[in-house]
Amino acid sequence: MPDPVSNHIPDKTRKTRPPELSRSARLHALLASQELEFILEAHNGISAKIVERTGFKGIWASGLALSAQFGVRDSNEASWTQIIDMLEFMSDATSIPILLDGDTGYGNFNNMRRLVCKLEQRHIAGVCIEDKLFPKTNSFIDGKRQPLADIDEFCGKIKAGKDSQRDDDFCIVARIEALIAGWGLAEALRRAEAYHQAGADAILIHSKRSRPDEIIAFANAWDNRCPVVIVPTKYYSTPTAVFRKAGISLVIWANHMIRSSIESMESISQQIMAEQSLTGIEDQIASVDHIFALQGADELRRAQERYLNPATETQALVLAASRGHSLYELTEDRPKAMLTIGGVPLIRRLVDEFREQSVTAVTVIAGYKAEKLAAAGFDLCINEDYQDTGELVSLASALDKFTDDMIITYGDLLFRGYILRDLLESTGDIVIVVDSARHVPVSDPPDYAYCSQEDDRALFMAEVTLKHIAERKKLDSGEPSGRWIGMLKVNATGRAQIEAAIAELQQQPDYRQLSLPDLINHLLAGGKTVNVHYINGHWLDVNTLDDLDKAADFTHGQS
Ligand code: SPV
Ligand code: MG
Repeated sequence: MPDPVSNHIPDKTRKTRPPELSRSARLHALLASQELEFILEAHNGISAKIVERTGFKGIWASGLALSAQFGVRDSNEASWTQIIDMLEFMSDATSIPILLDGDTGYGNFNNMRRLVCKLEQRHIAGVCIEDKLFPKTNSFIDGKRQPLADIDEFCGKIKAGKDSQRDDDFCIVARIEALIAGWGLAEALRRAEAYHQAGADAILIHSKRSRPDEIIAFANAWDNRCPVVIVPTKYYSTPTAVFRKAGISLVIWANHMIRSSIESMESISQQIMAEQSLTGIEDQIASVDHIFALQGADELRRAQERYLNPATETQALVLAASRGHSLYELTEDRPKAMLTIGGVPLIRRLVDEFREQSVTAVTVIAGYKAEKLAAAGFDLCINEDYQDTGELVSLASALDKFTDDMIITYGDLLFRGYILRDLLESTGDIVIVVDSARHVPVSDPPDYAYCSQEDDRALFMAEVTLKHIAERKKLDSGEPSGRWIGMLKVNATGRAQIEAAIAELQQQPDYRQLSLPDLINHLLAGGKTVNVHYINGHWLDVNTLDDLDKAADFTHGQS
């Protein structure tokens, strides 16, 4: 059975070598070690992760803490499968051994067999069972009602567990409650011997006294016949050197993660309640980024880069090579796309609109004063020949940026967010946005669109195709259906069609002067379908000084 390194999903791309020993073998080694070893309680995935990150070699999956984090009592109120479900998260989140506090084994020998099987399936390294009766009561509650299990019956449970484990290293720790129940040292030793003979890998001797005397007495008498495990919750003030001297193998710090989190949650909740503000507590608690780090957000980001098909990510290509001569001296030291509206460059507004719609791969095709755009920090493609060439040459300079899902747009556009959103959701190999509003003042040069149907709002979503685009009204074609706003969407088929069309047009003598409408008309002439997505206003392009004033109003929501 493979023992995943961490985080549920073994990452074979990681350079780090997996640990050589399985988790169960490492728990075995902790128990057998000549050194005094320590494990710390955890009760869910994140606390388990913290225990591992701190440097502990193992985790105690405490019954008290697990039941407490569920908000129930430590009296087998949480079912064993609920415990197993949580253990699965803990195991997935970590790579160090987990020793489960298995209470009484949740039933008889048969339940124990099934428990061991399920724990092994989840890479849990071992289980500790205690010689009490189901449903158990926490050892620190009501000492008089701590009836002990029959020794033979408990030995049968240990044997059944050992016989059913498939992994030789899986550990079964037998916990003796004789001292807790007040039966004395002799009974504790009698039970220890029986459990050892039954095959237990270690003995956990428990005490609720505030001094370690009875534990030390047991350890001395036992004389390391097999490893001894202790839980010094009540005799916490005992110096650790005492345990070392007594030859204890493993100390379990049994409930300190749940107790510290309860303390912290109580104090923070009270403070928030009292102050009705977060200002006072922000610096006292873990940052959200810290949570992300514990959750392994970085690993997911790397996996996304690796596995999410980059070809399916929508790419925006923004044509921004021109100076914008009609804007005179305003574009003397910068390209049109860097003109500011309300202090924000046009291109920045455009890129922000793309980001709003989760289009983060944006390439700006620059030419005039390209260095000004470079400073703005986008992906750049440069048409060095911008002065003597048209839009198509600019677009072709970004051929290596083409993807199977693209938006191509002019860089001087302002538009309401829904226009891009709806375009992204539209279907068709090539879809252009056409404004059917009649009242829009025409700026220079208009791209009149002649379509298969007029924009009839009643036919909303009906398929409309483009027949032609023209800079001037075509007298023989009647009134245009609207204006192309300078934005189109392309899928994989459309991309192939555009690439082929560019290759064809490159053979024409006038190629260097061709525009995007020329490309679109060439596609139509070749029998390709260009779909139309109608809008009604809510956009403008910036070609003139007058447009700049309108743009200022537009960005204030007045248009
Ligand atoms: C637990 O952590 O659930 C234990 C140890 O069983 S104790 O609470 O000390 O009994
Ligand atoms: Mg317990």
